[in-house]
Amino acid sequence: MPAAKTVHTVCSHDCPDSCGVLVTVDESGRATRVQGDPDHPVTQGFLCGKVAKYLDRVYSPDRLLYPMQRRAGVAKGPLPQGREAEAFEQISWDEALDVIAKKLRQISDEHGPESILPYSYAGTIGALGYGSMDRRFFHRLGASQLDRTICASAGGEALMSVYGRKLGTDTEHFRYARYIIAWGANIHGNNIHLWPMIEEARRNGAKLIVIDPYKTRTAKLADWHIAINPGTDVALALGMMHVILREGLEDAGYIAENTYGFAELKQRVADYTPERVAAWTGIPSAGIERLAREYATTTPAVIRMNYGIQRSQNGGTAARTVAMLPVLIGAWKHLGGGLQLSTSGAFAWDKAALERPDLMLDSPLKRHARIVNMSELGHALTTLSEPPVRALFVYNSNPAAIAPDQAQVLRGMAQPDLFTVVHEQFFTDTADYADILLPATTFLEHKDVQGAYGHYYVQISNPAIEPPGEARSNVWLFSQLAQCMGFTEPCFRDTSEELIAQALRAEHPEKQDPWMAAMTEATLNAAGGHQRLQFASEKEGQPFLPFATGPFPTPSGKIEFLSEALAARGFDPLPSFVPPEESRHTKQTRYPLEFLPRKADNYMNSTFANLPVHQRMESAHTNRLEMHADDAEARGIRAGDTVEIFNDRGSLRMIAQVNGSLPSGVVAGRLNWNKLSPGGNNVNLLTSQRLTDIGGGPTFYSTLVEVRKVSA
Ligand SMILES: Nc1nc2c(c(=O)[nH]1)N[C@H]1C(S)=C(S)[C@@H](COP(=O)(O)OP(=O)(O)OC[C@H]3O[C@@H](n4cnc5c(=O)[nH]c(N)nc54)[C@H](O)[C@@H]3O)O[C@H]1N2
Ligand SMILES: Nc1nc2c(c(=O)[nH]1)N[C@H]1C(S)=C(S)[C@@H](COP(=O)(O)OP(=O)(O)OC[C@H]3O[C@@H](n4cnc5c(=O)[nH]c(N)nc54)[C@H](O)[C@@H]3O)O[C@H]1N2
Ligand code: SF4
Ligand SMILES: [Mo]
Repeated sequence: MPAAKTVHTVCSHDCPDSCGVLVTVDESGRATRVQGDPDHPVTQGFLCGKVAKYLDRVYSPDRLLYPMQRRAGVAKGPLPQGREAEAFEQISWDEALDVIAKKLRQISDEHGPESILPYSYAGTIGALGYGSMDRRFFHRLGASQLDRTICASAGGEALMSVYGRKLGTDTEHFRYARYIIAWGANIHGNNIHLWPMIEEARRNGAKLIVIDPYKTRTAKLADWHIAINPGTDVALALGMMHVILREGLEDAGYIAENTYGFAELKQRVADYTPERVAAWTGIPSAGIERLAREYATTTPAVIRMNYGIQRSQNGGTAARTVAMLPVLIGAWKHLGGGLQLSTSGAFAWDKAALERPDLMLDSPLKRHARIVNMSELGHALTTLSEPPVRALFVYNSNPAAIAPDQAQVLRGMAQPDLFTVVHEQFFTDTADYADILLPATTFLEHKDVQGAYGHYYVQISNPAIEPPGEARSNVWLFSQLAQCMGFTEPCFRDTSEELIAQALRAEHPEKQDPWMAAMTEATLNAAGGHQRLQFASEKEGQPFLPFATGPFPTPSGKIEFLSEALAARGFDPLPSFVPPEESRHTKQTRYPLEFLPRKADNYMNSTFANLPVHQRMESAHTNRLEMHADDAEARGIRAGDTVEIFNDRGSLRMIAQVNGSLPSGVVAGRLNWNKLSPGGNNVNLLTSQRLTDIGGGPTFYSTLVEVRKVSA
């Protein structure tokens, strides 16, 4: 069939790259091809291995196509993959919306609206799909507010405490760097569109250093892989500062002009000698000195810090400390220098208009609702009172698989008196607990506008195909549900086009953010789907260097080594190394191994784990426990043995893999769906609900376990 059209969409998965995706649609309306937008300067015409196979996902025979209701008498809990539908009966959208509205109203009347808990994260990071009509709905209802901490809150708060804004070195500027550190960042697995920039820099002589306990694909390709002990990045960064200051390699002029608290920091780092830091980090002191010297004397130097380092108990401080390094050496002054954790702060959406928090004052509460931390879902469902959680509304997330301390999460979700709605594309682990299950669209099937956390382009995502069956978008669902609840505010009838205009402040050019000036859905489409943010310096022919000069949007107007704001909240205003409670520095012997429950290279958190083509790509790692030869030998374990991996929170069975990817004392597994894991639980059975030092984030990578052989 000849191609009828090509439609510009945006990959809305939770990935820094936010690729422009061109979808070819034939005359019958069927998508026949997806390809990376060749005109997008970061996408550069290619997609990652996961999304290159996206039509397998869109047209999967396992897509949810109709609303469903749990059959009477069927208990909530794991259902065998492929036979989930037997637990449900098909209903119409009208029936589904009616049941949900009645039930939510009844629960709200009986226990108060805060007994309703929305649970969503980044199934889509489109501005509309991530948070717009849904937030309006739950605000008007007076439902508990969800603190969306599961991924990036520790690092985000860290960056804000130092710089006041989540900006970073432009991805496209990495090509000019001469020294590149990937710090807790699996670029080749999780952020592939940065890779061509790094290759270009390396062709021009740049070195790539990877700091990661695990020998990732990125580490294998690096000039130098530093296999740091988990949770010790604060010590390494302070040790680097110690060497830089001891040897006078700092940029005194930049520091004097732009920073706050340097004298205090200098005093603090005096204690962090390379010898002490070596003992914590497992990196020889000569290596720490070499890293510090090379970093401080090779210009431009850039750090790609990613969220891996802030998933430890001291992760907020880790991100804070690493974020200070480019300041010390004045790296921000140079094209190709600096640091990138996230660029998301550059996109000044009108969030108040999209989310309407003011609607909480019109709810039965007449005030702002309580806030529940999503990283403590297990506690929220089982121990919260006044009121207890009686309704859970899940969309854009698969908490049964991705939330920490899984046993408590699943116990909470299995409660018969908890009313659970799940809006999904597939029969996930979470769908197995739904009372009402609703079919959701993919990014090929709905309209949205999107920024990125790994580049500086705004993009429009147009619907390329009709939704399969009766799948509906997040915006549609919450608009309809609001009307069923009798909410009469006109904002509940806004269309996607109106929401996009509101996000961009397109109706009020005078109020538009200067970087998004005159940007509208029409201009985005006319520009081929993407428009670069309009940085003032670039209009004058100069590159965008986010922190080359002040003032900075922090309380002091300077980059803050010392944070009075943190001190006021009872935190140490300066970084110091405090080992995680669950780490090799803990004085106990029952669980001597540090466990990294990592992401899969070929899935997106738990997304894609059910698709045969992705399973084949990931098969060498599925349900495997990677360990060092010494740790295996000490336990009589050989590669291929079935092992039990356990702590007080639970026990899993996996196949041992002894492949040199980890230092001794550290073992690693990967995320998968529970129902595709032997025993019915994934790696999050072993993780805790302990939170990070700052930011209230999860601490997946601060987990202790023991391993024993089960059978050969
Ligand atoms: N293929 C693929 N791509 C993805 C995702 C996926 O699941 N799969 N997920 C997406 C999401 S949600 C996000 S947030 C981004 C995140 O992307 P990254 O921030 O890269 O996230 P992680 O993979 O959690 O961590 C990166 C690396 O940190 C290492 N690490 C663990 N503990 C420590 C430590 O204490 N110190 C140091 N230095 N390193 C440590 C891990 O071994 C891992 O290789 O990726 C996105 N892209
Ligand atoms: N052990 C361990 N646990 C982790 C992590 C880890 O590295 N290790 N990483 C953590 C991190 S960084 C993150 S971000 C979280 C991610 O946690 P989640 O945000 O829950 O991510 P996913 O597992 O990708 O699940 C997203 C779900 O949203 C659905 N979805 C996609 N688009 C839409 C849509 O438009 N509408 C609706 N209604 N649904 C949609 C998808 O089908 C998918 O099932 O996991 C965290 N959990
Ligand atoms: S997952 Fe990331 S790299 Fe892959 S297509 Fe989507 S945005 Fe691009
Ligand atoms: Mo994430």
